[in-house]
Amino acid sequence: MLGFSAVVALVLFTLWLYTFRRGERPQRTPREEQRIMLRWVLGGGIALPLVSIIALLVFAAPTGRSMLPLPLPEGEAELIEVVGHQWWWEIRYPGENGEPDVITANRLVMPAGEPVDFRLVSADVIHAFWIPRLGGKRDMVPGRHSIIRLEADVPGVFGAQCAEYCGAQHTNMLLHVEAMPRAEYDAWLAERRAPPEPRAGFDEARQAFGEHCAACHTVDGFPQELIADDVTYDMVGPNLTDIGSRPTLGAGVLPMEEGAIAYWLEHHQLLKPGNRMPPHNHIDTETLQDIGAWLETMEP
Ligand code: HEC
Ligand SMILES: [Cu+2]
Repeated sequence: MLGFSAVVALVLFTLWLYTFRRGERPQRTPREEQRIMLRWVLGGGIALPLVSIIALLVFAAPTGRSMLPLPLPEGEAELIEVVGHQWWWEIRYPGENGEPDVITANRLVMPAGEPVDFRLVSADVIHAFWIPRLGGKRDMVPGRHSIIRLEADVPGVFGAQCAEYCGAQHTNMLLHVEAMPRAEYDAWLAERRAPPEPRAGFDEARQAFGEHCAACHTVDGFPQELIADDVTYDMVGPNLTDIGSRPTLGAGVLPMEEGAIAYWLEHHQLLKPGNRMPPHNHIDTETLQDIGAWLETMEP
């Protein structure tokens, strides 16, 4: 497209310069003037766009086709479900029986060198899924699902972002995408399918988490009896089971490093104003630091 538009621009500029350089206009009758005008309208207004668009379609149609979830000769493509939330990403990996068995957030891991079908849905408003390096984007419309097929030819790390304005923190809805060789991808999933090992210590952190956080956040294997059931919220927050292994917090606003979770818990409404997690002002700093330290250990 860039090449083609460069040619169009070049022709335009040449014609434009030509109008400066040419000499006296010849005298023409109104009939002649009208004929010339008609030629420009038919040639420049109809024929040229038609030819240009057909030429572009020759390139665009096969690309568009390869992004459709058509049957593949070599079996099923890997299916990964991506849910758009205000303002973060939920990633669900379907297990044996089709039910999601690994759920994570804000980090998408996919196999490289093979097509992957992304099933796109939204939990609230319209978002759009876009990994610029891997191809086109697609809207995520509430109440519908759509599938886009993408392939990372080689392993790598790519940036992705929401590409449809979805509210105040649309800018801070980034997704970290990692494409890895098939064997590594399978190992990554298997690690997360295994039940998480219970960590020793952090009893107070766990207690506080059950009281203040578990109504919105799931941690696989978290003791049911610690979850306070007198508060419920009409929403879900990111699944935190593997939070310690994520590269960022808050969908890209803060790099993950020691102490980052506690910092996020205290300042998240400053870092990402208006985000859907209520401020934790009613919880003292020490408790938040405890919870942060515990959550940092949460990796497979
Ligand atoms: C009312 C629901 C709700 C409650 C209660 C809540 N959170 Fe959250 N939490 C969210 C939402 C929504 C987000 C996503 C914010 C965003 O990035 O836009 C979030 C984000 C987070 C993140 C960042 C996750 C990531 O992958 O970037 C962490 C960590 C976190 N919450 C921990 C906690 C802890 C610890 C508590 C208890 C002290 C808590 N949350 C209480 C809803 C909640
Ligand atoms: Cu958005």
